[in-house]
Amino acid sequence: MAIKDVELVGFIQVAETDALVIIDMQNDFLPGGQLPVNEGDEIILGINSIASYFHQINNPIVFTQDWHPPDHESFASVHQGKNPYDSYEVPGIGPILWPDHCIQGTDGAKLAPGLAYVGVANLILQKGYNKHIDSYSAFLENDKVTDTGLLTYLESENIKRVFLCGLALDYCVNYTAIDARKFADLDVVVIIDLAKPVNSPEDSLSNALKNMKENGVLFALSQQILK
Ligand code: VGL
Ligand code: ZN
Repeated sequence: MAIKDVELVGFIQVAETDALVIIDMQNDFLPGGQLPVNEGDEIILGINSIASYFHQINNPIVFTQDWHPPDHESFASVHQGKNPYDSYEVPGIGPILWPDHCIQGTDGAKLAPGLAYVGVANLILQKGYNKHIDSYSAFLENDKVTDTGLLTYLESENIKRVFLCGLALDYCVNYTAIDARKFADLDVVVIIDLAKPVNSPEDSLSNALKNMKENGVLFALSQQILK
């Protein structure tokens, strides 16, 4: 399954109970960064347009930030003889290892400078700070039990549906979408033109799209939201 095969929702109307969650739009995930996502920079302006819309109607805007200590166990550099993108599956880490990225306090970990509405965000949620456990999902760490607090915040705002965009479509957007359905029991719309995949391993995107579809995640284009 590829992005072009994704079935789009027929109609979408943003409601009071909708929040926008913008995933990991950080320098290290943009071309030239430590864990570059192809065309990751090309979605910034579109994300700004959606954020502008949510801001105008006073709906919550959340940014997430991958936020690792320098010796995070998701980094290949921490494991002898391992290279970035090698497969590695231990509880809380994997299925592959990464280049060092989004290290707390570095420029690579900063949100992209071209992103607007960061200054009016309701919540900027940092995740992945536990050295032994990665956190692809913005709701639960990869141990599947440690709660990031995002659901508590969304519930406090009476949010019933999340619109997701950002990086990477096959990792943090995918895991966040799945937990939004299974753990948080929220409706989910992935804004598919405003998310780009890492594509490693090579079937990661097709698996992610299939998994999201099977879990009732909906897909829309940004223009369907802004119309
Ligand atoms: C991500 C790999 C490692 C992501 C974060 O934001 O999708 N991917 N850390
Ligand atoms: Zn990471």
